[in-house]
Amino acid sequence: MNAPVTGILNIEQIREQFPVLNQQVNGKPLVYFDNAATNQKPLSVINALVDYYTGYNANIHRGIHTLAEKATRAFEDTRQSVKAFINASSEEEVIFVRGVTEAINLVAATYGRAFIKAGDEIIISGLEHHSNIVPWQMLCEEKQAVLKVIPVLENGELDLEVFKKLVSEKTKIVSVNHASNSLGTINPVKEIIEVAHSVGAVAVIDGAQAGAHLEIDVQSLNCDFYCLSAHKMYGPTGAGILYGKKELLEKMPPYQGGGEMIKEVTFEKTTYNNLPYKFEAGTPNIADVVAFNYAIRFINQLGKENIAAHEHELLSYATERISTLKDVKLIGTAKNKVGVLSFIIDGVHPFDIGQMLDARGVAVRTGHHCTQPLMEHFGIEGTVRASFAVYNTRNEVDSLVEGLDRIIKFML
Ligand code: 7TS
Repeated sequence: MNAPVTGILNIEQIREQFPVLNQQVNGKPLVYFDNAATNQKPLSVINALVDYYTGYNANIHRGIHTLAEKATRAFEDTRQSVKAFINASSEEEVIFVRGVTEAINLVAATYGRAFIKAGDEIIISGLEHHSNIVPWQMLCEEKQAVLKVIPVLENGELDLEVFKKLVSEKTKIVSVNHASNSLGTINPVKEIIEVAHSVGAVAVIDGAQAGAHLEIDVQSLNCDFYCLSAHKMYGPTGAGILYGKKELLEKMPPYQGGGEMIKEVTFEKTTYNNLPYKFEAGTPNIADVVAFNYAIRFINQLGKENIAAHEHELLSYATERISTLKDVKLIGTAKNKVGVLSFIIDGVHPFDIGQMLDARGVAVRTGHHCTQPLMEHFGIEGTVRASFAVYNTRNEVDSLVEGLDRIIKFML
């Protein structure tokens, strides 16, 4: 194995914790480079799911029996861990949801419905995933509000000069991602949040591509809302969080009605539960939230800065090697990037490249990556995207580059 130890991380030892990586695909060792879509799960997370269902499956908060208390404690322990992980000031600010998509929809449907009026403006960016576009469009349609878009520069960075001119006293919400899933661009969110606040707007940050890669300190960022998906952080699918500032969450109406989110129900009137339960109607995804705690532990034990350093090293190596291939064009060359490498090859459809790489055991994503407006901006249908996680190696990058070299020689 080429350089199995990067910095202080022993990548071989880390890989042993991911049984799924140890397999052949189409007769070749699996190279999993689709981590921006979802990354793989360590044994500790998988075992937490098994332990929950074999040991203490019970509905939470309502039961007084031993299993219910144990399940409730484990569920609430994850809330404590998330609070520390993002440096929220209280656990009341951490709401469990299905993931980033639901978190953004929650803000649009509650804060948005309650406080956006006709003529108000919502600003997003040209780098956004559809889940940070469509909920705001729906809200704008409903309220006759106006959606504005921060343009993207040729290298995949946002044009902040234009952003500063776009904001005005009409701006009520600014919602951007911390890092782009299609290009890897890390956005200067602290600065964007400051600009939003300067005109009295609230700032929503889509942290889907930051959770496993970038430091997140919601107090230092001073964001109003921050969204995370566990499945992009070595955790299970179907769990995630919405962080919201307490004073905002307090004045927002509930999202869904049902059990758990109430204090008292009569046919005449219902009073709502305290935070965070006001936003957690119904039986939540208990097992996956419990297992999410182990994903956070996994990241904390390795250290986010060590993970980021390893992925950055892979990104530099892959960028350098892929750049030398004939007819390859990188899409997204921002100065600050997470481990996402998007590219096209003149004359070969991304889908064909994806299939031919899969035949060699290399899993990449091809297409528009749920960022159709961004693809349109670059005048392309889609890209091939390799995205890195802590368990990836330089050897695997070599397999990708060899595969691409063969494809180019065969197709062009
Ligand atoms: N925002 C960003 C920046 C994303 O990358 C994604 C998912 C989402 C929001 C939605 O997250 P979810 O957990 O609610 O689905 N991104 C991708 C991707 O790049 N390929 O598949 C999913």
